Amino acid sequence: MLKLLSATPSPFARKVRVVLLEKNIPFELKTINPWNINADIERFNPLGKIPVLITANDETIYDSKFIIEWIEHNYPDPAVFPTDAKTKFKAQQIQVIADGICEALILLFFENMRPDPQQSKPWTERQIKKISNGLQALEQQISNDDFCVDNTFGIADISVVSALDYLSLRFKTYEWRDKFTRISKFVARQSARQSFIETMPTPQDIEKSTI
Ligand SMILES: N[C@@H](CCC(=O)N[C@@H](CS)C(=O)NCC(=O)O)C(=O)O
Repeated sequence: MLKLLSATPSPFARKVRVVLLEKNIPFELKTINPWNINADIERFNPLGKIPVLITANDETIYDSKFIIEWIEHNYPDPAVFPTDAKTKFKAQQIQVIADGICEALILLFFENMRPDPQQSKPWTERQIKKISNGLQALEQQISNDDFCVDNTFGIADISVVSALDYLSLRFKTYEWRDKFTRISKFVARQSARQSFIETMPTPQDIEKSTI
């Protein structure tokens, strides 16, 4: 059986979990905390990050985008990538923006955990700019239809919902709903989907020694 190394707040692991659920693929979910000093992820991923998918042959696959490509190749139905190349590129571009917002949110989160005098204002502002520019780009690129691309559920929807729920978890003071109304309506429309309900992000304790 497939095994997924995951963490409860991770938007990247969440994308993979949603894809596995949507395709109805049985898998063992192994929840760890990748930020703990003794998390010991390097034996699965040299970069020390989750998500990592461990196949039935004990192959390790990492980086959420690559894991999802691997799953799509091996379990094509129902597809999460559009088949038409142009539409697929559009969906993947949306995934890149959504993931980039999450990367900036992680950097911001750890910056905010440092003692006040150690925090860098320019660094913080740099990450906030990536988040707001990324949201602006998503606001322009996602469709007004039920789903982001080609009115069909897929990777773009999974990525946008994962990013926005992660934003709500990690940056509670950021008022995005009134500013980005198209994204806001889209996320509200998606909130009843079972795979999203089952994978809502929750915080994990971070050891002080990590920061
Ligand atoms: N590009 C990677 C990002 C994965 C990532 O940043 N994972 C975080 C958790 S959300 C992690 O494991 N970080 C641990 C570390 O950087 O040491 C992906 O899409 O899978």
